[in-house]
Amino acid sequence: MSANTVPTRQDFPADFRWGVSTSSFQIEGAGREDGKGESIWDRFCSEPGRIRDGSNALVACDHYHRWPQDLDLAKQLGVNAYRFSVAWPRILPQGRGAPNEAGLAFYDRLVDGMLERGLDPWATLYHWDLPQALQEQGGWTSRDTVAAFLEYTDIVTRRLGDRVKHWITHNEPWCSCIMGYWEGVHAPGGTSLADAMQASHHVLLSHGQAVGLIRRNLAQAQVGITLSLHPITAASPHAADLAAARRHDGLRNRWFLDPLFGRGYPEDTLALLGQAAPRVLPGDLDAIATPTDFLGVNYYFPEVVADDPDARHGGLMRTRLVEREGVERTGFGWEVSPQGLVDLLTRIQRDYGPAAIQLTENGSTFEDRLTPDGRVHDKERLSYLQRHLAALKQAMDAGVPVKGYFAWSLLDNFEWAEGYLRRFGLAYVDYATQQRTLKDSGLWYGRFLNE
Ligand code: IFM
Repeated sequence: MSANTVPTRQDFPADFRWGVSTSSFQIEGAGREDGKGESIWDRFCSEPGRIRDGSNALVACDHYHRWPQDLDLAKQLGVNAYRFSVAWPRILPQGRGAPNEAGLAFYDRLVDGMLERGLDPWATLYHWDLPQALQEQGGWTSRDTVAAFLEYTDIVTRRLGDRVKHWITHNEPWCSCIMGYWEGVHAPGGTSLADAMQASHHVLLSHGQAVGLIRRNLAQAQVGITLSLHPITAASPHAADLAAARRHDGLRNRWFLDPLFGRGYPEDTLALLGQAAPRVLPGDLDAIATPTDFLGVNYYFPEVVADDPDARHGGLMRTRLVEREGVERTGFGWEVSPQGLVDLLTRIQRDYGPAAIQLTENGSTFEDRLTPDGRVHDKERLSYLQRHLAALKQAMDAGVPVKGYFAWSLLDNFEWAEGYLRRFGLAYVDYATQQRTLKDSGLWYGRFLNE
């Protein structure tokens, strides 16, 4: 398929998984209801200056109360899978201890609602809303959080596992660890490289141990992890830029992929980290490399890297991201590159050969407006979606075993440090009235799926 052909559903295998993706903190709201505990993101939002529009997610899309309507919307689109995440502080308000029955009951209702509508539930266990009580003990920098995650995983998989067959342990450890513990732009707002790297090791370890636990609890479960990955190129063919691109790729992609696929942490990145490298105990790397059923890939944009001795956090990485000129960008400024998806997927396949890939997120943000005709004419998002589906098909034709596509996201929602300034939804949310309106992109996705 050429990059400019608009694909049809028939271009994909009949058993291909079509979905939409969401996450608990970004849509649920009900931040203090039914015994839910405080999460690190609740705390982060309450700190002045953290969120660009000064907002929080106490109400968000009010999905906690409006979930039947939201699942109806997903059904109307014609998707056969629905990716959601479980809020750990709803289940264990203090992170550990006795489960909160009201929290579990909410996810019972939600999962039953999916099944009633023919939506296959795909549950993510950790999409960044760590109980604040665990952060007080060090959060992901503490090895105890691994044990706490396993207790939480045990409770949730025992409760929902009779109905949920697909489990994702973590969403995007890069964001929860590097952005959260080093770059200071995500909760908990840390600024220590060593903390970030230790956190990333604990997150990966908790993933590997959870895979084993989930398999013991649920013999039929399909388990994986979702990474945010980027195709990376050098800004020029000069040796210094090529080396910079390799360094960046080490931290961005290989730091997570290599240990998951049994290679341990990349030597070149470990050497760069020096004293900031994580403490790894015997057996940890084997646990992290526990085989999974699929690799979840979230793709948004490619990165171009130049060598710069003064750049990036005191010069550790000595890399600078370069904005390619004259290229299309989303509202976030992210480069639009369907070819980047082909490059990324073929690279993953060539270098790691996962049994299956699920594209667990892909989407774009633009300035959307509800027009007087009651519609949102988001032609840029529509084009983004169509071209990324064409790229996906191209990668599959080249032999990459992609088994599913989940659009990010069903609804406009709370976009972390950007608050409500960024809209990624296939459906527009009027936050004043909580009215949902399918955008032109969502209407097209529905026609594509119902063809
Ligand atoms: O909104 C996020 C999501 O929570 C994780 N992946 C990227 C999305 C867009 O930034």
